[in-house]
Amino acid sequence: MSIATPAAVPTAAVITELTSIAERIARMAGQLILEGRRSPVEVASTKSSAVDVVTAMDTASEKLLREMLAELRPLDGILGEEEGSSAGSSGITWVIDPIDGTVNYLYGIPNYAVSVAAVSGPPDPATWTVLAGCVHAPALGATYTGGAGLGAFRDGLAVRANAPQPLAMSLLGTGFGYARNRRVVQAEVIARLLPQVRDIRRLGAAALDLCAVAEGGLDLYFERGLKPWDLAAGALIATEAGASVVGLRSDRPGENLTIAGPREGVETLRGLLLELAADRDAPDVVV
Ligand code: LIP
Repeated sequence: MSIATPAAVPTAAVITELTSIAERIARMAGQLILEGRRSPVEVASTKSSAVDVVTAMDTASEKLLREMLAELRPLDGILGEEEGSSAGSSGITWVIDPIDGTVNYLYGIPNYAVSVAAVSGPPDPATWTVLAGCVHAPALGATYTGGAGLGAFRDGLAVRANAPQPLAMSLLGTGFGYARNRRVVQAEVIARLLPQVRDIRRLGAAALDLCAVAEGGLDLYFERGLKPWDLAAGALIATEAGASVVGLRSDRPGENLTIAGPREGVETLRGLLLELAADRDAPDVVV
């Protein structure tokens, strides 16, 4: 029987280098998409539903990120929202969202970002180790970075998640999926939570929701349906800022459910979400 050898933990110098690459390429892609908003933005195609949209800038931003990674880190793999995965040989994969918050981008709402993370191991939130990440929101002028064990920062200044609050005093962020049968359950869950919290925010970009937890702009956040590129960088930044980022039935966040905030608050919210079975979908609705 062979025993798997755990991947070597990169040194702080390597993590710092990966973080600086994440920031550099996220900023370049951010500049591209910000300039792209000067011309009318239109839907180029749709994905899971008619409201799950792709703009020409999603494609252009991912192309730029991939070109820069091919130059700077030719041996690494890439998993991107628009073009899927390309394998590497180094054990490191870049998990990239060329525009997180595409609907905000389409409507000119500034809450959108480029999210870039370097993970070791297969690019699966159930098992990966996120080493470095950057969430860059060009229209907000905000750049969040994090390195495993090295802290979380906004524009170079350390950020910290809020101390635990009673649920009734907690500002809770969330997001909704694109499929109607998922939204039926999400509406039910929100209806049960709204009377129990300070208030609810739906800001429209999961990576920025996680960064908001990291800097105390939200007390708590949860969402069903996050893809690896929505959460890789933001979850690292929130964790490095002292937040707990978990799933509903697993300590790993993922597509089933992601919950973030101070540990005690997360456990309270997790209990409620478990009671509500927030990780279910309604049967398909025929329109
Ligand atoms: C979106 C998220 C949003 C979430 C959507 C979607 P996209 O990412 O950031 O907050 O609710 O389900 O995942 O499609 O804009 O990259």
